[in-house]
Amino acid sequence: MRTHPRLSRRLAGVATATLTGALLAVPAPVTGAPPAGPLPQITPVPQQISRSGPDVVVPGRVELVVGSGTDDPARQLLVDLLRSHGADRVDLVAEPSGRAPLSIRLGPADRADVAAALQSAVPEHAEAYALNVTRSGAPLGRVALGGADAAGQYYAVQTLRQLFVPSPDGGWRIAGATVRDYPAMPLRGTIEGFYGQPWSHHERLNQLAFYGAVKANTYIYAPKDDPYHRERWREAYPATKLAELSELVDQAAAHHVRFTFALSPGNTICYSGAADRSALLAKFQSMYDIGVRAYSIPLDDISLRFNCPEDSARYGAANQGSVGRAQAELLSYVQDAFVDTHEGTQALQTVPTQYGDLTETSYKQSWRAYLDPEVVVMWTGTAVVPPSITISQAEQVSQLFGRKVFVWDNYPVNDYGNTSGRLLLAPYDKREAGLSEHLAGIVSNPMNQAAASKIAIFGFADFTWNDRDYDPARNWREAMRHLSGGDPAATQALLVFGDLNHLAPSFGAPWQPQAPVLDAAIQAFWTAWKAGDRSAALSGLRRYVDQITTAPAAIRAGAVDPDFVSDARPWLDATELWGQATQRMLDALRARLDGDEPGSDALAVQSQELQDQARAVVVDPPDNTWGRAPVRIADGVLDTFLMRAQFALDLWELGDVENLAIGGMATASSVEQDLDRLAARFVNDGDNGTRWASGYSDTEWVQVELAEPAVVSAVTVNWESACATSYRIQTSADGADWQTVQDVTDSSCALDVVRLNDDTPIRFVRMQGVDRKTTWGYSIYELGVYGAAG
Ligand code: GDL
Repeated sequence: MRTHPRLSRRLAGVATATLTGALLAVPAPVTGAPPAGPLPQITPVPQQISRSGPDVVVPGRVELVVGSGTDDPARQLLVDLLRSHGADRVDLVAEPSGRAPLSIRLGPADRADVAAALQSAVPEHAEAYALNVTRSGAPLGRVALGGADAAGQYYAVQTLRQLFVPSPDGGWRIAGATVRDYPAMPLRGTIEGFYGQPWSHHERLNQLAFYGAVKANTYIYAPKDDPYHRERWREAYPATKLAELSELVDQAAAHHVRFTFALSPGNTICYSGAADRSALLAKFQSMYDIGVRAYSIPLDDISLRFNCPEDSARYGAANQGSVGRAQAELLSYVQDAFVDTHEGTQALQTVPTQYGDLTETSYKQSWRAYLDPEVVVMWTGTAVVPPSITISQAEQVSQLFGRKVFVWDNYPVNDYGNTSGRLLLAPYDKREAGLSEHLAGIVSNPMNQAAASKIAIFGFADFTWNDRDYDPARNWREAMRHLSGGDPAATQALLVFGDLNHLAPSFGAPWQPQAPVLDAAIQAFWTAWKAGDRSAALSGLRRYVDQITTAPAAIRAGAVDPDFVSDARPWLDATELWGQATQRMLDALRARLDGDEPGSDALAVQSQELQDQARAVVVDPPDNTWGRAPVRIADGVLDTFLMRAQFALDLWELGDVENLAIGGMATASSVEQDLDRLAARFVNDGDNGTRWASGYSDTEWVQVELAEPAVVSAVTVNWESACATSYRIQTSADGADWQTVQDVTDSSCALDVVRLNDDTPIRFVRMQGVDRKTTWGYSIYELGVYGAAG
């Protein structure tokens, strides 16, 4: 360790003086100092950050004081940052010359000059750092960056990267900040654990650099569709693939990310067989040889069965308890025979076959009894795609597995049916602050679209670093700023686009709402419209819809990460069309308001044509697992608005058009398993997040009795995936005598609209099932009845 006694004494003196001064009063401004405004927003949000004094100018010449303990990636990043912010000359020195206007110390927290210049201790915590920027009389500046370990140094530089602020003279300053910081959770990052097209090599290299920038330290390589990871797990990687993996391992190390190699042998492995155990260790050894020091054996999505007579002989008949024991013994063996014998290797990670619940089972009992306490166990949260994760759940699952678990969070992964046609761009949300005390960490399982996944991952990185200060809305804005390189117009366009792709599905109801900002604008529109303030309603909504229409061009204009633009291409195309369709519809309402009925009709037709074009935009394999699927943009919000606006035009003379079902009474032939959460009343509660579901037969029905008889323009059925392939829409004035207004045999299995062309008031509307698409019953989010109120 290099020490600089003379220097540290001098700096120690400075430190005392500054600290004493700070306690007594605000430090006197240094003459000519740039103004000390609010500090830039840092992500992940540091544990402690405050202003140390005025900003420091980045001069043409900078001295970087480094030592043998200085981390290479941190040093390289710092040199690059200084060069790209106006320092033409960066001298690496062991001792400061005193001649450079800006000197920066970078190294371990216990290097004496670093410690002295920091003016406060680095937190005693893995990956911690402290940073201090001081202006010591114009134009001199000093920066100290100290890490508890190498990663800490790197993270100090990643924070400094965000402290560069442009000067009015065209140059750069470093914001006068002092930071003490450390991660709340030890394991942070992603697991490439989805089905379908794995990420490309280029995407992985890019992701690893991104993780470094957001202080995420974990990437688990577990793509279900890499045959050498799962189906053909015993086979060695071909040379070209191994060379790519080797490059990923190096890239990960260069960004302080642990490349974690996962092997999923569960479909065929003989748990206790000597040959399979050796095959597994041989595969791990081949990864060790290219530098891998972290491993996982995921056992998700397999049957609890034995694949060889040895296992049955050893553990008895296959059941939860016996297979659980066989798995736990295999994992403990790998921890013992491989991890413990290989220098520098992290504790083994695994995913149990029962990974998504909080139920005590004989499987989990076996894991508690036979699994080495060192092994890190993953858990997905409840229901595989959890609507939320709470401290209480984390406590329960810790009991079940006898350790703090590592969360495999299935967001924003879009490889399952309910995600068909969707990009998932909502911020990471609904994970309870304080979870850091109860978990080993959290990783995101992202989308097949790597660059588009960065919006959510930006949130994961922030939450896992500092869960107590996590603010989803702030993080989301910062994510968009990051993706657009700080360009304000592109950032705003991304926020508008992100809102249109906000819905987060699950295996049940969505856990994040669709298009909340647009939805609020539409609600405000109808409120003003009904209050008679129609012109203002139109101009208010028109302003936001204009932003929707122009967002794709702004996103494609050049500032936004080109990989994001390429991932989002079909969604951008659809957004432009939906935006134009909505503009035309608002224009049609305006024309009608102005008394121009033919003009209004023509505009409404144009809107319908644009809507048809928007609905025709599809996304093709192989980028997704859904096959050729229609792109979904603001579905349930924008399409519903356009529909209601069209109904308002249709029934213009009759007054306001509303979804009259909401004030009505729903009844049904049956409810699935008599579950209250699937009761008929949820079919007309105005909430697309709840639903009615029937018993499992073809003839089931649901109906709504309106509060009063009304002239109805259309009936809408918003289907869940358990839809009808064939059904009838029937109406009645008295609930006894029914007319079939339409036989539907081409259901969209999404939002069906059935137009009614009869001015006779009706009181009852029924969906009468004829034929089911699935073996489940019928399931409908909302049955809408659009007609003139009063
Ligand atoms: C899963 C799979 C995962 C998949 C996800 C969403 C785990 C542990 N396994 O069950 O590979 O991407 O659902 O479909 O989550």
